[in-house]
Amino acid sequence: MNIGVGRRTPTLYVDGGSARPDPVTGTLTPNAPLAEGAHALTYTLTDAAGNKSPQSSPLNISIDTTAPAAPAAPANYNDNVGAVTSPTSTAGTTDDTSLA
Ligand SMILES: [Ca+2]
Ligand SMILES: [Ca+2]
Repeated sequence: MNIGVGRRTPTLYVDGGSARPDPVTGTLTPNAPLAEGAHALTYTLTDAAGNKSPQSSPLNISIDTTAPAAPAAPANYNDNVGAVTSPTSTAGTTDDTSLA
């Protein structure tokens, strides 16, 4: 999460927890990798006198690292070559070498 450089001391909140700020790049990194599911990222700024701002509006994100299940086998193919054709052929043998 990049909040820009030259800000006062930032604190990132990931679902209520905090994170590490990098004052050079202006990035905030969660202390632990985000788990699957929905997360709300907010941050505050603290000035030199120690006054902390209210939390920002959340940036809502969803972590999804799970691939979908394998799709079903193809049901048919388009045989559009030769004397025998069918747009939904299920024949085990064909003279058509193109799926289109
Ligand atoms: Ca054919
Ligand atoms: Ca074809």
